[in-house]
Amino acid sequence: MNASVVVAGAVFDQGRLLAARRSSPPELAGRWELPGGKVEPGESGEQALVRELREELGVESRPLERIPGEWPLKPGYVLQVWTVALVSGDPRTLQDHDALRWLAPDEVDDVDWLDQDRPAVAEAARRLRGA
Ligand code: 523
Repeated sequence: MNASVVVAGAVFDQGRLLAARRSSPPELAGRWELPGGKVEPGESGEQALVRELREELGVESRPLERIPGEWPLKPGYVLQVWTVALVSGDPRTLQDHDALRWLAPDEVDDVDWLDQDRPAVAEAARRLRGA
C-alpha cells in the first residue's frame, strides 16, 4: 500500500519563511512546523495544501514548486513540501497552532523545528537566500 501523504507549505512573504508552533498532539506541542496536513481522498497535494492553509491560518495561498524529496512520518505517512506564496490574508493561529513567526533566512535555525521538517526547511532557506 502507498503511504498517505501529509503536505506542508514553506510559505514565503517579503523574503521571510513562516514557522508555526504546534499546540497538539502533546508529543508535538511546542515544536515548530511548516503548516499543512493530510491529503484527503480525491485531492491533489496542491489542493490539500491550499485547503489546509485556509483552515489553519485563514489565508489564500498559491503553491509554487515542490521541494524535491519525501520524508517519513509516523508509519504509513510521508511528508511532501511545496514553496507557497500568499495571495491574500495575514496568517493567524486558528487551529493546531499557538504561535507564528516570520523568519529571515539567518533566523531559520532559531526555532525548534520538528525533525522531519528540517531537510525541507533547510532547502526553503537556501531558496529564500537566492542560492
Ligand atoms: N506533520 C509533520 N510536519 C508537518 C506537518 C504539517 C505534519 O511532521 N509540517 C505530521 C504531524 C502529524 C501528521 O503529520 O503526525 C498529520 O499532521 P496534522 O495533524 O497537521 O494533519 P491534519 O490536520 O490533516 O490531521 P487530522 O486533524 O488528524 O486529520
